Amino acid sequence: MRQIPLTLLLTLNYFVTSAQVDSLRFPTILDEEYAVYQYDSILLMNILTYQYSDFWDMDNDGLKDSVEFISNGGAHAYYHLRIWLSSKSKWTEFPTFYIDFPHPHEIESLDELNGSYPQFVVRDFDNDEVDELYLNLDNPFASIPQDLIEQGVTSKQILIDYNNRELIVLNFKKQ
Ligand SMILES: [Ca+2]
Ligand SMILES: [Ca+2]
Repeated sequence: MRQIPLTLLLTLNYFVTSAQVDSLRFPTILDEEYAVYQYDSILLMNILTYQYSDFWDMDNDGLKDSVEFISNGGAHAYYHLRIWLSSKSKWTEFPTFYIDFPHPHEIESLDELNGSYPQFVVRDFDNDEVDELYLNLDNPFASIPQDLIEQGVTSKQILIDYNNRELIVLNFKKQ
């Protein structure tokens, strides 16, 4: 058997090890153009947010709204949702609606929403020509607030709809 020189092995090992360290230190950021670091005065650190502005008009007032996911700062980050409606000019926070893959996913069919992924889809689910926001909260960090449970929201697959000038949370059901 041919011997591989020890120095070559050591050199290869060095490159593999340094590549691993780099990937840990600088994790790949998906959808980089939407990724923004913001200073969090409670966590005292810059945290990653995904900011999707000017895509969807969820309150149907003719002006696009903003959807943001804000990291909890963890090594494996989970992100909670908040929505800016142009008609309200303020953020509606969903502090317990965490997902770890906050990237909008386009689907061809509702059958694609059977598994754990995708976690975030915006589309007109009920054919009223206004987009709703789907989240799959099937992870240990997310929870449904007690007041919503009392209103019958029991699914980890939810739909956020705009109704009577408010964002409302519904169980996601395939029609
Ligand atoms: Ca709007
Ligand atoms: Ca709709």
